[in-house]
This record gives sequence, structure tokens and C-alpha cells, in this order.
Amino acid sequence: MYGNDFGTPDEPGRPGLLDQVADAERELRAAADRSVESEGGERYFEALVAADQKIEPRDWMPDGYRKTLIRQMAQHAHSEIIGMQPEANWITRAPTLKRKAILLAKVQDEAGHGLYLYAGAETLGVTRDSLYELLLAGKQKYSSIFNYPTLTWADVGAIGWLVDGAAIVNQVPLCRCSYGPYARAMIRICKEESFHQRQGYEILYTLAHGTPAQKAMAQDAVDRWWYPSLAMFGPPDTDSTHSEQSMAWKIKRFSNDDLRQRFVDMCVPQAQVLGLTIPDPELRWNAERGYHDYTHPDYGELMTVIKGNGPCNRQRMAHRRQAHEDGAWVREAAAAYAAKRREPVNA
Ligand code: FAQ
Repeated sequence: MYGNDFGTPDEPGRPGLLDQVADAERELRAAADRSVESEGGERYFEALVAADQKIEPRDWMPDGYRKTLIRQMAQHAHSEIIGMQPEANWITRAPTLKRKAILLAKVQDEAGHGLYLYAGAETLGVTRDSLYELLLAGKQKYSSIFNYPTLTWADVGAIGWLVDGAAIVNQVPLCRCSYGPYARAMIRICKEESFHQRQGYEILYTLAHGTPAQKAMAQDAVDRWWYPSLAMFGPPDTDSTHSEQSMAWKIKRFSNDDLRQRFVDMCVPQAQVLGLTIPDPELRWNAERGYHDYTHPDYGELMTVIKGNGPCNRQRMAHRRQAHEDGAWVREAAAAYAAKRREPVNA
């Protein structure tokens, strides 16, 4: 997934994340021709899931499956939309025109991801408006990570490297999710997230190889974003209420802790190439386990942030509400235009 302009953080001999996305895309196309035969209903649903084929909107599905997908896809979509705010904070202050153009494109991509996901959720029988209302009423969540402030330009790099990095580690397996529309949206999103991670990594690499003050700024950003990024994967498996059922339905393919471990193992060699230190004195390779040992994030803090009491929760929601109100005329104009186009044309 990385170019060759500096280092190559993907482990040699192991497929990179984008290779895994390409594999998932091939499987998705193959799964389009269903081989499982049945009349529909519960047994058909179970057979499709067991055969790693895709459930489509027209198929029978258990209520719980539908509800879980709506919850997760809505939370995911809201995260993409709220997630535009921390980085947008730096668009007017990007250090060069090129950096500004790249950041603008990245933030626009996040809006696009939100749209794919809202559209995917709509195939489950809910409207985008109703999901939006639930977000604005504080009844649906968005990712904890976006409640932390972006204090310096290096934070834009740290978000790209760590937050987008955590996002793709979590989302590459979702390309194999059992629900077709979600899996298809994730393939496109992961390809774009890979570029996002790359641009953040490149910002940090440039700073880390710049002046001592620039390197210190990069290190400070990594110090502040490391643990919140680990917390993005959710509570530990022992406290995760949904994992077991979601994994049985093949919505989630790996547990929160498995993905968190995968992320840590991915970041260690990348930090070495950057020349930056991961702020965890307990971080070390455990040859017996074949993984790095590491310090878990403060899950008490995660719960505080999830409940709305993180550093920026109120600011993020106030900004989102304002943007929603300010955008009302655009939605009205688009609806009026669509209605006009539906009117029969009089010859
Ligand atoms: N923040 O039982 P589990 C991005 C909630 S996109 C807030 O383990 P589950 C791109 C969870 O909802 C980032 N809430 O739950 C980008 C549940 O509450 P509920 C978003 C959290 O669903 C980059 C409760 O805790 N990605 O970054 C969090 O099985 C840069 C119990 O937890 C996705 O949404 C959290 N961190 O697993 C954009 C990926 N963790 O609903 C802009 C899809 C847990 O019962 C800039 N989602 N909760 O009230 C998932 O993979 C899963 O939903 C998990 C949570 C793994 C997040």
C-alpha cells in the first residue's frame, strides 16, 4: 500500500491491507452468483452466512441483524461526517498550497464515505433524515476519536497515520461483511482510506526529518493521539456487548482486541521508519505470543467520551447542528429541483 519514496512499512512477504481489499473485492464478485439454494427465510439466511455469500436488501433477515447493521452503519456514517471537523480546522492553515489541496480532497472524501454509508443504511429500510435526527438528538453515537482537539499541523499527520490507520485495520475485514451493501461500500472506502493514511504518514515523515522543533511537534502529536486511536477499536472483548452476535452473523469478522493487536503490530515498524516513539514504555515484542505486548488505553476515558463528556463533544455536536441548519436551504433547493424534473413536460 505504500509507495517507494521512503521506507516500506508493510511487512515483506505479507499481503498489505490493499491486497486484502483486492482479495475481498474478488470474493465479493464471486459471491454475486449465489450457489446456496433454498426458498428464502431463516434457513436460507443461515446458509448464506455459513457459505460466506452476501445477504442483500431483498432477503429475509432476522430483526436483530437488521437493527445491528443500522446501528453500526449509522454510527460509522456519523463518524465520517463528524470526523471532517478536526482536520477541517487546519484547511485554512495548511503550510503550503499543495498540502491545502490534499487536505481539502481528504476531508471531501470523508463526506463521500458518509454518503455511501447512509445510502447503504437506507437499503435496510431507514431514511437518511431519520438517522440524522437520531445523531442530532444524541441518540446515536459516532466514534470517540473525533472528540479530541487538533492543536498543531502535526495532528493532521497523526490523524492520517493513526486514526485512518486504525480505521482501515478495522474496516478491511468489513469488506468481507455478510451484508452486501455494507461490504461493497467498504471496498471503495478502504481504497480511499489507504491514501488518507499515506498522506498523514508523509506529513509526519517530513516533520520528523525536519528541524528539531518540527520533530518535537510530530512526537507531541503522536503522544496525544496514540491511546485515543487504540480506544477507537472499542471496549475490551470482555466488555463488548455486541461482538459475539455480530461475529456469528459475520458482520464483524474479528474481535475488538484482535484488531487492536493487529494495529499495534502494524504501527511498530512504521514508527521506526518515521523515527518517532510510540508513547508506551511497556511496548515490546513477545516472541512466545508472536505479537507485541502493549499498554491498553484507559477504557474509563473511552466511556466518558462515548457518554458525551470528552474534550470536544459539545463543540462537535454544536457545529454539526449549525451546519445542518445552515444547509437546510440546499436540501430544500435540491428537493424542489428533483420535484420539478419529475413533472411531465408539456409539449
Ligand atoms: N466510539 O459492543 P461493542 C473513521 C460503542 S471511521 C464510540 O464493542 P460494536 C474514518 C458501541 O457502539 C471511525 N462508541 O460495539 C475517518 C456500543 O454502543 P451501543 C468509525 C463506541 O459495535 C478517519 C458500545 O460502545 N468506524 O475513523 C466505540 O460491536 C479520519 C459497546 O461496544 C466505525 O464505525 C468508539 N470508539 O463494536 C474519518 C467502523 N467503540 O451502540 C475522518 C464500524 C464502541 O450499544 C477522519 N464499526 N462503541 O450504544 C465497528 O467496527 C464497531 O461498531 C466498533 C464497536 C468496533 C466501533
